[in-house]
Amino acid sequence: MTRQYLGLAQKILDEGTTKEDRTGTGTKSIFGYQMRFNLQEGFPLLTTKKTAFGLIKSELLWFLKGDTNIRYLLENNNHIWDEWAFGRYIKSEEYSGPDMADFGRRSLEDDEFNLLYQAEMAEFQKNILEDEEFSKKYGELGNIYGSQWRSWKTSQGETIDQIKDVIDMIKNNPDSRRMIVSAWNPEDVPNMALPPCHSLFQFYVSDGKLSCQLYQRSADVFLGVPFNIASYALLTHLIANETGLDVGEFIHTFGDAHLYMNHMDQVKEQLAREPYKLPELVIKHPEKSIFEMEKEDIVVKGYKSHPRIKAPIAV
Ligand code: DHF
Ligand code: TMP
Repeated sequence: MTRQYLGLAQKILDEGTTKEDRTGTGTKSIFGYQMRFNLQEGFPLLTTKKTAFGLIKSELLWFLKGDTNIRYLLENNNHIWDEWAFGRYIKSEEYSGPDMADFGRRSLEDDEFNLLYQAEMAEFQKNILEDEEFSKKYGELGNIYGSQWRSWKTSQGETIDQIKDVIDMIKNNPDSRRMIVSAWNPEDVPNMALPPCHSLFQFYVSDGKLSCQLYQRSADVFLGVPFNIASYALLTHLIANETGLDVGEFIHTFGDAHLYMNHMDQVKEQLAREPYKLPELVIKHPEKSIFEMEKEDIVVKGYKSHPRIKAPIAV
């Protein structure tokens, strides 16, 4: 697994074209790529850098709850979505602090600004956790994954629970070629803090095994992708458990797969590391429904990795 991931990183280094991007960071990218992970061979959690499974787990449980507000994530000490909620807050009328425009890039380039930013962000996080009204307004990321997965709005004013429907199809009509969940809702895209990167996924059942393929339109190969692989592998395990199937493959298909210019040293460090054996996923209470699973019910066993490698995230 780790070798496939490193293969993608190496290919971008070797063949990628250099481009500007929305965040002003610059990337090297390729367009169109696919990796296949046999989930029978172990749980695909990257071993060439320490990858925070706890964060991956709480994010996926948050999606599955249909939640799109970062308050739940903060309560679970998960800060991976903070910048995108903060970005909306500083654009609102209520915000009256120092100018935070383009905070992602400026905080990396300007130490003095970074101090101001850290203070504003700490205040923001505190308010999300402590002030219910504030969190309702400014913890929201818009109709991102959780909302589209569990309550896609129809033109008739009703909602569609795509996760429940896809589970029903896997159980009752496993040969169906229509077992799809889409987070990409063109009507809602303009109102999302970030349009879905992992945009659409499909299931397939054969020989008692459940496989899943994801189409990811845009992929931050150093920071986002290790999370995305483990998240969809976990989702496949949870849905297989729910439907009484074994796990098959996770197939990861990419649109724009990129390395940010300020991740190059980190990627090269990883490429010099030797992968370890993959860990194993254990669902401790397999009798529980997917909608009742809690973080304590899901553990990875035997995860051995190289140390963490820090990298700045492009906002
Ligand atoms: N924007 C960009 N530019 N790249 C992303 O991967 C991305 N991912 C988002 C939202 N916006 C994004 C949601 N997922 C991290 C990982 C996944 C993620 C957001 C952030 C991250 O920063 N990971 C770090 C630190 C994790 C921590 O310990 O807090 C890592 O080293 O894995
Ligand atoms: P974009 O909307 O301009 O494509 O920027 C989104 C960035 O976030 C891009 O670098 C891809 C990255 N990303 C992931 O790689 N995985 C994720 O799960 C998310 C939410 C974002």
